[in-house]
Amino acid sequence: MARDWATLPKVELHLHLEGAAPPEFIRALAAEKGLNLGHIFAADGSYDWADFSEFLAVYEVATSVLQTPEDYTRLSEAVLRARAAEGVIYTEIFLAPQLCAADGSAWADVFAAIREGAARVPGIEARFIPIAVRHMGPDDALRVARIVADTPGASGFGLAGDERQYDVDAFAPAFALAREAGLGLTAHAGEICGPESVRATLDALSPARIGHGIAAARDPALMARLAEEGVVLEVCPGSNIALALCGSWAEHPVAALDRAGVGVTLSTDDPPYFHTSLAQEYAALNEAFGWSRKTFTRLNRLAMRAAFCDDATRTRML
Ligand code: ES4
Ligand code: ZN
Repeated sequence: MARDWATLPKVELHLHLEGAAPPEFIRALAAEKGLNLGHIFAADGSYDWADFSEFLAVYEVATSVLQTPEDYTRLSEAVLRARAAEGVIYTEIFLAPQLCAADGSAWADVFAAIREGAARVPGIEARFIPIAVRHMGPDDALRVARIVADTPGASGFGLAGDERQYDVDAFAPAFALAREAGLGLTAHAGEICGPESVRATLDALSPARIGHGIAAARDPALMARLAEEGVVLEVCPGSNIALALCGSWAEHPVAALDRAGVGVTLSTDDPPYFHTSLAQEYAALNEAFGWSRKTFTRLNRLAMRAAFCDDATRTRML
């Protein structure tokens, strides 16, 4: 039962702020603004999408409702309250400046608003990782990296979006700039594409972490490389199952990756889209693999070691 796992202190490193917006939140905001969103909701009120491309399209429409800094303060407060209520004590949140501040000049205000909402929530520590949306292209990613590096307050920089678009090498300048600014680096790879995508990402971007990376489980040499180089995976099993990248919890590669010595951490990605929560993920993994509090605590300690925070925060958390 998910409720049992809510009492265990948890760390979540891969959570998209816009993707954590409950459909009710988006509907209410759209109604306030008199916006018509078209057909992004199913009859039961949940987000309606059928595959990865549709998921990204619905995501972008839902996110278009978020327009003012105040909208973002409300969203970040609501999202962090929900995470705190299920026992998350530390989280790193992805934000897409290209979606929340298409005009770069607005980013500082929007980002300050997001941090203000987060600061209102007790019992949970948040850090922020602005991401470039891959399908918006490498030139725009470099522009985003510059904005992020020039605006204080980010802990990292990342790459998300459609992994099938563009050669990953094209994003190397954005990552070089972010690295130079002292930001922690993470890139989505090996989610919908194969192990070659993870390998190319490691070669081109040298990120400390990979978002998903589950395709590496099909390639023992790649798993050995990840373990050897200490690159940690942000694994989101419920997301992978919802997107049909993986047949069932019992077949999910997270256990094989862990057995192979790859550093794995557990997150939800976009919880309302995938009908999940971190407590529910723990319940399902407990059922599928018999993972106990001891295993989860080990993975949470590993997550704090891979977190983009200072050492004082790291040791205070777990
Ligand atoms: C994503 Cl841009 C973006 N947002 C949320 N979830 C994602 N997964 C892959 N790209
Ligand atoms: Zn993601």
